[in-house]
Amino acid sequence: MKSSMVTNGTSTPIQSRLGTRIEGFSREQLLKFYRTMLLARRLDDKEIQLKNQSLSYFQISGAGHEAIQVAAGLALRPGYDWVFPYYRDRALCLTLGITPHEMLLNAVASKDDPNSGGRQMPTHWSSPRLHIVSSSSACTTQCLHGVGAAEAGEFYQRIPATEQAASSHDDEVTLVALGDGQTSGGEFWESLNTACNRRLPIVYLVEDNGYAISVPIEIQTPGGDISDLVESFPGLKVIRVDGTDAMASFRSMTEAVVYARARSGPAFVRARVTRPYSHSMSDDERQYKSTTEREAEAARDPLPRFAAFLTTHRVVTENELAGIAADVDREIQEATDLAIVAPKPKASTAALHVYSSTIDPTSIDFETTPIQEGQPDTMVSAINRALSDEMGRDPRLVVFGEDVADCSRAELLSEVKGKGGVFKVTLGLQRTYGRERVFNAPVAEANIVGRAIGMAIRGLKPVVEIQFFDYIWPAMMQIRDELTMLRYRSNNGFSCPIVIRAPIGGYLRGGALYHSQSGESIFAHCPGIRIAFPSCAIDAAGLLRTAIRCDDPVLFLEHKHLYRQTYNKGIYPGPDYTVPFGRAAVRRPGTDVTILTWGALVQRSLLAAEQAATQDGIDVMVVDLRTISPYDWDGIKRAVSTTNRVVIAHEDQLTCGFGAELAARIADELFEHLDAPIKRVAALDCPVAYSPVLEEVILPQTSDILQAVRDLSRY
Ligand SMILES: Cc1ncc(C[n+]2csc(CCOP(=O)(O)OP(=O)(O)O)c2C)c(N)n1
Ligand SMILES: [Mg+2]
Repeated sequence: MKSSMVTNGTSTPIQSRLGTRIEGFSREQLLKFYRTMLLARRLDDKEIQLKNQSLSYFQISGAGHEAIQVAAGLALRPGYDWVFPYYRDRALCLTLGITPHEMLLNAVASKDDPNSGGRQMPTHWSSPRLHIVSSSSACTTQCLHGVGAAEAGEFYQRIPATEQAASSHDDEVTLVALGDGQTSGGEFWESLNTACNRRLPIVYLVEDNGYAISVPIEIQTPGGDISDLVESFPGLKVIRVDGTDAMASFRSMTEAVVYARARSGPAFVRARVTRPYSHSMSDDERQYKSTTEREAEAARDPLPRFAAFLTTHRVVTENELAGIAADVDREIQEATDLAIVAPKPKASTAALHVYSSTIDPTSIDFETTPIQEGQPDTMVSAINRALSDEMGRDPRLVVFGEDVADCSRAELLSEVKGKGGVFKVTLGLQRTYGRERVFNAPVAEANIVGRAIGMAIRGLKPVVEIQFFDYIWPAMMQIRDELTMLRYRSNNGFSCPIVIRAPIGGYLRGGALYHSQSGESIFAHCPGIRIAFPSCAIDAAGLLRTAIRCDDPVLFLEHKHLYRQTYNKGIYPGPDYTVPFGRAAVRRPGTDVTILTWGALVQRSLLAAEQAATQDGIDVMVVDLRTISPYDWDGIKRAVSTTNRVVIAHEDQLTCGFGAELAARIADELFEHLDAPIKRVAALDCPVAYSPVLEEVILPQTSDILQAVRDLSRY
């Protein structure tokens, strides 16, 4: 056997108290290693029992993965390094410091579960103190969070002017753990791209048990070994290990962690493990694995293997092993006894922590008065200035996305004007604030949002751009399953209040299907994210500042057609101007019909209102919602109870557009105020075609709104 020292991921050896060592481990350390593996296995057994007794509601085990996980945990420094685990990482999390009691509180869905307060399935670990970041159940999403977190650590080292910088270290590492099946996910590759490109101190641990539920490795991975496929990534140290061999696992994890700590780049460990308990309690592997295969796996089980190793090397006797097992069982039983009587969450807390409870973007704190100095300017200029002012105010603010930098090759900045975004919204920000804070991203939207989440978890304030709303969809899983849910699922343990700016909408002439889309209602269906949709320059500046200063994720929708109009220009309202969310603006008072609208239809509604007044004598109120989530229900109530007739006009398609939600609620709660049915004006249920002739008929026009107003007033 090769000898090496226990290093705890540093080059400092751990001193043996006994003097005799195996692979640098003292006897005590070896027994602790074994005990943690056994503790993990027996906790799985206990949870299976609890599930069978209906005291718990789900079980997925880490059985077969224990050796590599304890090794990984020992190579890391809890609360110093950052860990993005997945659902099998019980032994890893035990090694890092989550206790059996805390795990069982999670299993029985107690309110005292420190991982999630009874919100997340068992084995979804979370501990801000230990830097174990709450994971979702979605495969592969954690990879990009790990990248963002590692980038945040690097950022703080280079720009230490923030309070959060104190929690970063020049030799910290980030561990990302995942299964073999998860390496098929695109986000895994997107994360490797950035990890290698930026030489980030990340350790990937692929726990390869040969199956993704029932699908064997050869169906997921060409050649069957993911480590062969990633070998050509520049700077990536690739290590292969039998993850059921405790000592070999420790050597490999240590090597990987030391490499990343030394800032040599990212490391990648592919550990072959077993999965003796089927995928989960909802799966029976006998349906797709042969008896021979199962027997061969059983022979590699890391627990009996390590026990045999320890007895063969006379570290421990069979009797002593039995003593350890009895001690483990006693500890688990005590923890179980406490967990099953632990209090359950109160029903009244069901919706707690969907949003921040410390900063309320609808509050009067965000009511300010605009400064009235200077010339009116465009919406694009207002957004650019607001971004720049906020970057000057908050050193944690970073801007990235596709083409947002002035020039990635910063040495050319003296020669070139700079790009600053395809709509020039971010022009000059890199020049002013430097490439550390304003930089380009690969053409990969999940990469942008996933990394931003990882950065925000560590206290940065990313304001990212999705180049066109039409291309937000690759980031949808990051938005729906991660961004909007992190705070809730971790019971307020972690949050990621990023701002996603997305140019949206049509009326461009030539925008066609993939540069004209709307779709705010899809995101309004995702609790946990705020949605702002300004229609004019002053609101754009004020709402963007509120988005940045609030503590929730915000989708900030910038209508491309409104960027450079003259009718929505405004004087820049100053560096502290904020507009509270959930406050509609009455753009035109009126008594006969209300038009509820937002975005590009505000101006069209105003034109329709003018025509209705001059041609028909109808007095139309135009209400600009300004934010979709939350929306101003009180403002809507006031308007509807004044006019008793309401048109909802939006650019998005009719079916399941946000107007459907408003119409349903008005019908439900304001029925007594209505003198006519609620009318919606919206796009056809059809993509936006390229031909102007087609676009005009597809998107709602002023004449459509006018017609709706006339119809309603005659009703
Ligand atoms: C994006 C996504 N698709 C599907 C699932 C359902 N699912 C849960 S685990 C799993 C297999 C994962 O296999 P692997 O990465 O090998 O991890 P293992 O469970 O074997 O440790 C699947 C398909 C999911 N959670 N997320
Ligand atoms: Mg697997």
